[in-house]
Amino acid sequence: MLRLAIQKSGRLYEDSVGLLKSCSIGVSNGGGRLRAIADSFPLEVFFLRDDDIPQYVEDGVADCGIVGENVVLEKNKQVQVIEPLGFGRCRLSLAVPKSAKYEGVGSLQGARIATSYPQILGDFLRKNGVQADLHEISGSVEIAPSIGLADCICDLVSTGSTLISNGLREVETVLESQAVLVASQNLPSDKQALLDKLLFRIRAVKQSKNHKYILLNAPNDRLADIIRILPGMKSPTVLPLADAGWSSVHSVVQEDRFWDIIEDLKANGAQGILVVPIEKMIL
Ligand code: PRT
Ligand code: ZN
Repeated sequence: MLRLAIQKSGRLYEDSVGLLKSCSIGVSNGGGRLRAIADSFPLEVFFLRDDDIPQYVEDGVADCGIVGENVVLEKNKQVQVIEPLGFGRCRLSLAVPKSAKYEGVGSLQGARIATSYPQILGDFLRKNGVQADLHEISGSVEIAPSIGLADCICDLVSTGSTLISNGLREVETVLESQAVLVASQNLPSDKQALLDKLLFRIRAVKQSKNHKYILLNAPNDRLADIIRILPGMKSPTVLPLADAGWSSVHSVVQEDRFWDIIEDLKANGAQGILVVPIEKMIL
C-alpha cells in the first residue's frame, strides 16, 4: 500500500482530492479523519498540515505527498520532487509600502523584512549580495509594515489583492510556485511500482487538461490545408460524410493554441466545428 500525504484543509485540499478523483481514486476525510483508505487503488491518504508534509515524507512515514513547491524549498528536507501538478499556483514576492522608493534588490540593504519564508528569502538575498534583517512570522505578514514591525515583506501572492488592500506594492518575484508531487528517496520497489502507476495516471490527466478533442466538417478540396492546421496526436482521422464531397475530420489540439487554430480552420472552409473535453490522454 502506498501512503500519500495531502493537506488536511486549505488551498490545496480540493485540488488534491480532485486530482485523485480524476485518476479514478476516491478519497474522503469525512468527519475530519486524519487518514483514509482510498477506493480502487492500494493507497492510504494522510491528511496533514502542509508544513509537516516534507518531514513526513523525508522520514518515510508517508511515501509521497502533495504540497506547494514553496513549502518543499523552505523546509529543505530530503525528498524528491517528482512532478509539478499545475494547481496551487502562486509566487513568493517582495512587497514594499506603496509610497516607498524601490530601485532594485540593492534598495533592501539593511531593511527589516517580515516573512514566513526565511530560508528561500535568505538564499535569494545572499545571491543578490544583500544583507537584511529578516523577521520570521507565521501569518498575517502583510500587516507588518503598517504596525511598524518591518519595512517590507516577502509573502505568497496569487491575485495581488491582499497586497493592494494593505497599501503594498509588489516589487520582486523571489520564486514561482505550484503544487508538486514529492516522494521519499529510495522507496522500496513495491512502493516505487505503485508510485509509477499513480504517476502514469496523473500524467494522463494532466495531458488531457491541456488538450481538446475537435471534430469538424470540411469540403474535400480543402482537406489538405485543414490537415496541415490540425496535426493531431499522430495525424487526424478523416471519415467520409454521407454528403458527397465532404469529410469529417477528428483531431486533438492544445488548449493554449486552440483559438488560433479555430480561426485558421474557419478561414480554410471548416464548418460545424465541435470541441469536446478529453478525460484521459495517454501518449
Ligand atoms: O493549515 P495549513 O498549514 O495546512 O495551511 P496554510 O494556511 O499554511 O496554507 P494555505 O492553505 O493558505 O496554502 C497552501 C498552499 O497553497 C501554499 O503553500 C501555496 O503553495 C499555495 N498558495 C497558492 C497560496 C496562495 N496561492 C495564496 N494566495 N498560499 C497562500 N496564499 C495567501 C498568501 O499568503 C496571502 O495571505 O493568500 C494571500 C494572498 O492572496 P492574493 O490572491 O490576495 O494575492
Ligand atoms: Zn501551512
